[in-house]
Amino acid sequence: MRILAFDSGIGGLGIVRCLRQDIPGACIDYLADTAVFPYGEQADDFLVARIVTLVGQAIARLRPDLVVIACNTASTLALGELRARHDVPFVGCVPPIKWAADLTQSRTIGLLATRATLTRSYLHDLRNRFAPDCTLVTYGARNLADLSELAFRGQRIPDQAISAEMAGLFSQPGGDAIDVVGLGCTHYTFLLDHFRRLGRPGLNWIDPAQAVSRQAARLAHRIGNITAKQQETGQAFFTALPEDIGAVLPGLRRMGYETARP
Ligand code: DGN
Repeated sequence: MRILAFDSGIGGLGIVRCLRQDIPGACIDYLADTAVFPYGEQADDFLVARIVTLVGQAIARLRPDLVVIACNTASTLALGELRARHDVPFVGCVPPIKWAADLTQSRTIGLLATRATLTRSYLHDLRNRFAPDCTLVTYGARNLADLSELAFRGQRIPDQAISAEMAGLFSQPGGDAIDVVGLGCTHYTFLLDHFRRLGRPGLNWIDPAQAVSRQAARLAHRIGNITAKQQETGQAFFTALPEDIGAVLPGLRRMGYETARP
């Protein structure tokens, strides 16, 4: 079983961590489009073309049995197009609105995401479908993806930087009633401890990484070939290779991305 996971940066590595536990025999390759990170600030057309090209190149090169688009921004934008172009099964990542709606007592859900993810009609469809009776309070964070990258590298994040972004959510109309906050960006998994420590006591924080991984595992079992012993170690590819990515998951070999750039 060979799996390709894709994100704009290191966010998808949180999902890869879960995938390693849920599908222990799999060879997991990772592709991060670090050259244009963060995706939250880019134009839709540009991103769709870029994601479709990059993931298409990686599929041709690595021949995965399963692709995990471990990025909300990329999933909400390009998953349909990718599925239409490739036979390989895809698992995407969307803001955890359904999960949040199942948990909230106050019927007020908070969502932290990139600004790009919040403007997608996909989010409104999710909300109408799974949480029609809930108030959805959203905040498009400017700095959390960058701060997540720093946290991933083991750097100390000032509490104030996180609190300022959290205030952006909780100070909005309805913010006081939020009892569940969904993470709508895979990067934020690396800030979860900070959120829990700095947020109101009793708040429920939902990180979809585990659920995405379990969905991938279900699909992998359906595809089969899951118990075959994989000889190869997964590789991590970056469209730009920042010198300071020191802490790619153990066992993932760090590679430049040598194929043609879109
Ligand atoms: N990790 C990505 C997501 O889930 O949306 C994107 C983060 C970014 O590039 N801003």
